[in-house]
Amino acid sequence: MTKSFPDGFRWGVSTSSYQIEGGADDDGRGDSIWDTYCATPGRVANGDNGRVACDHYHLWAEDLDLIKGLGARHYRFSVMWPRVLPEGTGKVNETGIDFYSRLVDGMLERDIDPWLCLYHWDLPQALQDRGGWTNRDIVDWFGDYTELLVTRLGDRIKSWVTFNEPNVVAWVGHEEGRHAPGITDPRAAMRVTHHLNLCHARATRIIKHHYPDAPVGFVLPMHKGYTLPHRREQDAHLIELFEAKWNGAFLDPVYYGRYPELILDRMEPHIRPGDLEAIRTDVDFQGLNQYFPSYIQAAEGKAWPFQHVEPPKYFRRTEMGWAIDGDCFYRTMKILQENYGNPPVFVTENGGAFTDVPGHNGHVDDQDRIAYYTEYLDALLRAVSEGANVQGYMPWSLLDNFEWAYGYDKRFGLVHVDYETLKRTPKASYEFMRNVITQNALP
Ligand code: IFM
Repeated sequence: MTKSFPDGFRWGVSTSSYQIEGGADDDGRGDSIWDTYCATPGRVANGDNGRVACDHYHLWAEDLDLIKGLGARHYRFSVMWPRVLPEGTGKVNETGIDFYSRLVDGMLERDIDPWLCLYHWDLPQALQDRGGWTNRDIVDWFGDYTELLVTRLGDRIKSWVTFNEPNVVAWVGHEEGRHAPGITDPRAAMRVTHHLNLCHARATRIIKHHYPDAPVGFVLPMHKGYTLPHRREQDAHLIELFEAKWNGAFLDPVYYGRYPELILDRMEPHIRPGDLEAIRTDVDFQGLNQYFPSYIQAAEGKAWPFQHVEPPKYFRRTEMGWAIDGDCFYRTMKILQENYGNPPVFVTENGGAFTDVPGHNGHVDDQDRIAYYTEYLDALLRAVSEGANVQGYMPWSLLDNFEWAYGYDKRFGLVHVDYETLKRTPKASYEFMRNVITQNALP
């Protein structure tokens, strides 16, 4: 029995600049914080970095053909800030702008809608040297960067994403230090959170000023908190705080002009009069990324009174060790439906890393990834059948790519990339997804 998606459901695919572009030494691109992070011994597996990555900077036309071949009509890509502004502000690198201009034209020629994401983690190192996200001046820097892209590319962009996963920027980059810039300062992370929210609002206003009808949103990986079954009594009260930190800190100020009560004391030192009014902006869509359920447990002596723990053994896991749980995905869509006014939702990332072993002909028969997508898409259909306003889906990711601190060890692509030859080979999951997209239904 096939299970159909709503008529007009929009299918796309996602990537990000640092993870695929390479071309690090080409045409005047500046360094980003990920260049620095990768060059710091011990930060990234195998000492990997994104200097060549999938060489999308040179092979972009082939990659757009792969998107077209998939039947996807929407492509969320990100712009590498230091490729267009090597110092973060000031002098524009015209060659960088030309690259994105050609890329966008290439999408339109193939009937693919460009979804431009302004920030997927590659802050110019020059701005990090001035304090990066902890410096409130970043609101102006980000505004100028947005203005540049809107005036140069805005006539051809169909949808705008201000941030990919601002919560990961704040918590993983500035509290846990497992991502660039590798800072471990909980207070700085709160400050960064507030600046990210201010930047989202500033960018939204700039885009709307030039293109009032252009859809604008931000992308959040929503984390649903769970307790281990045998610790429910001790830990259940922490779920609300956990979700306030990971979700509410970014959703509530934008949707409701306030921070969740439970984190207000931590946020207050960073808020100036008028900030919350400024942050409250209409979102045209909510980007939702989803991967795994978050199991937490009470902890002492930490920045927060909880810590992440291993989910129960009964979950199957991806190669990242992430528990596979379509029901958690369903619940995040229901949270948006029930607590945030049921905004139009686009799933902007969802997928799994698995051990992909190419056969003798280079083909990857990734049945575990197909099973993963089947479970999560089934959950999406369940949420939609209950009224959740989910309007589109973009798997993560088109290509195997640089998986941040895991380097190239973890593969998320629908298309296999041989990092020696840069040859692209569609996997079985690519055929599966093409089928789903063409039929607008799950087999
Ligand atoms: O690869 C990342 C992506 O950059 C952001 N969301 C999660 C993906 C998988 O870890």
